[in-house]
Amino acid sequence: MYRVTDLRSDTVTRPTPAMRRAMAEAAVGDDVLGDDPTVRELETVAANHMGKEAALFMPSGTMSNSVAIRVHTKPGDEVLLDWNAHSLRYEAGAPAVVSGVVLRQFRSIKGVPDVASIEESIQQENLHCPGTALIVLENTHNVSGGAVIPIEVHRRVYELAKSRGVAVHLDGARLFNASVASQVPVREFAASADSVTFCLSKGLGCPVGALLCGKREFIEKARRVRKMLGGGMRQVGILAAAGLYALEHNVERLQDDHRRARTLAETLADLPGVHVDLKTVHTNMVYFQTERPAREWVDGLQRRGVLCLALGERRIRLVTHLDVDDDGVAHACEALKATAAELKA
Ligand code: TLP
Repeated sequence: MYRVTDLRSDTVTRPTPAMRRAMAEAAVGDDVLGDDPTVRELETVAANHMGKEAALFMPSGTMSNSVAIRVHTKPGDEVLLDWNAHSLRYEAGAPAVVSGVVLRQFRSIKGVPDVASIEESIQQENLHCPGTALIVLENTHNVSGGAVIPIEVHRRVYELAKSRGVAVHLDGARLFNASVASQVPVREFAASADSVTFCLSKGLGCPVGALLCGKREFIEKARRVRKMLGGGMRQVGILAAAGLYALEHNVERLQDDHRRARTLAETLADLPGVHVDLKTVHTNMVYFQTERPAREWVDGLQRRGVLCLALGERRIRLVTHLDVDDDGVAHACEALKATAAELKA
């Protein structure tokens, strides 16, 4: 039998039969008119998880980040983020288009912000300079290998931001991974941010969705921006039901994804022709450098039924998730070994 192990992203999961049942049975209404009970329940549960006053169901993490940036800023303001932030690299320029903001990068090491660099970068608006209105942090940090940003760093950045009148948005697309890996509750991370995005459609295994959480007034403004962008959804309780199911059943199991990513990383560490930094493998991602072009690795693995993404000329990412079990990881390890042997020859 031809087996496929898909490690391109944790976004590839398909809803399980139990999740599909919850979706099929969901009570629904018109959410733009405010009367979808399942969406309301999800928003309440999400806000409680994050220790925030309110939450808003979003079609995607990208829209959630875009809306947050728009509500926190006015055109011409400056937003500080790290040079590999998702909002900077992978959101199709949305902060510039949707919010008209200037993006400025602070220094970071392996995804961990250098607080001194943020401090140096914050500036007051004057005749010459755009004023810094917002700092965006990301946890886990995708391009840094799914690394967990320590809670102390969030606290220091938030303290600094508050002392300078700057807002903080946390792109916590994978905040539950950060929480499970570090044993720090999500609400602790969220406490050091004015707003938080977290995704349902990644490690939590839902087909669609993200939540934006924050103060009630902030969320009401966000609701209007979401509408403006065409993100008002109608009988969307069907999708919210998947989210409720995931928050109940799919959080603790993230540790299995982390253990499996570790197995992949340790296998890679013993192979010729690749370099992996085991110290950055904290959660469900493994990034590795290849001596041969990444394309050759992607092709070699694909021929063996393992899918992955090249995220650089010589850089590959593997991501574990709900649809990859121990057998899938064993399959991937064999494919990695065989591809390494082939490319070495
Ligand atoms: N990331 C995707 C790709 O866009 C790279 C992935 O496969 O990892 N924040 C972070 C940190 C993300 O990694 C992503 C998705 C998003 C936001 C955007 O979420 P969606 O895809 O729901 O718009």
